[in-house]
Amino acid sequence: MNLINEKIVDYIQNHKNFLLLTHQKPDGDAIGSAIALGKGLKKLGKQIDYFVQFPIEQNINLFNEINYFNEMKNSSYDALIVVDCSTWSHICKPDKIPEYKTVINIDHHITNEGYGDLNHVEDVAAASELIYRLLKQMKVPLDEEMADALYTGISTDTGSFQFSNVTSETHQILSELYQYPYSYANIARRVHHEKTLMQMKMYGAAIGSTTLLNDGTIAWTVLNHKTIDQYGGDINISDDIANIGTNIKGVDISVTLKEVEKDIYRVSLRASSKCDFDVSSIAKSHNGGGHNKASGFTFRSKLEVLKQEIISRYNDAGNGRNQQ
Ligand SMILES: [Mn+2]
Repeated sequence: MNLINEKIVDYIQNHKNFLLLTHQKPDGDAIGSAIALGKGLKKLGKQIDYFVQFPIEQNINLFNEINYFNEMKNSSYDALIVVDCSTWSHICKPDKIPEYKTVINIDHHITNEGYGDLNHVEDVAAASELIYRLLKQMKVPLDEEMADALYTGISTDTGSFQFSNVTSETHQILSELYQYPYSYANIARRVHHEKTLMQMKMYGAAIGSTTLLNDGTIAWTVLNHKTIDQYGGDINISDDIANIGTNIKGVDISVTLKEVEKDIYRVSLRASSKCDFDVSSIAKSHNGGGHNKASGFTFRSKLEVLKQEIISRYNDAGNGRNQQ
């Protein structure tokens, strides 16, 4: 395992007050990383506050530590520590940002801007893997809740250990987490499978809307306003919905669109494991971000324009069918 940037370790060891931040609409990796790091630093006697966007999705709202979120006790901090967030603008920050001396950026998105004064950006499966290593490096013992938080983060970002970002190191970390007595089967079910009936119906509606483009290589799924309202209002495009397209035989790229307002869409891109096309290149050109196999952005125009853009970029990159 690589070491986490020693300057980050030194800075944390030699300072006291930290505010932990992560990306807007936090997912399991964001919450898991923040909680494991926050609890770990508290064990070292540090003063930790969290500022995290609410609501937290029900399926990852599992941790006692969430009760301490957004109780900001200080008006100034030695550092803001940002986990799992690729751009400064995408961080969920308080309206009035407290004073701080340093920004520490710990992330695993290849599109990370390096906005920190101290950065550790490494292309691993989950930010939670980096937090696990940082805690090891600082010799912080884990507890059950920290182990659960790290499990939740890694499990979320690896699609329950099925994505191509899983490495032998991912499993080495997991093998230690399994030494804690909690039953991960329950977390896995809650994180990956449990839905309300309305969410199930939304999932069904998403499948119902899916069409194939470009000779079956690109899947196109749209959840419009009417459908979203029909099944209970606002949704985040969950990973299972975003992955619908890549589970269709022959599809390389899955495009899932959620209509936020008229002609404004939240777009999720996924590439199947057999496809080399880097979907973050499209997201980046629309001021979004992410990973080469999973990324997202906001699109403001007619869908036909986006459809043509994705088809041409995919074809120009030379991605044909029949890749194994
Ligand atoms: Mn992540």
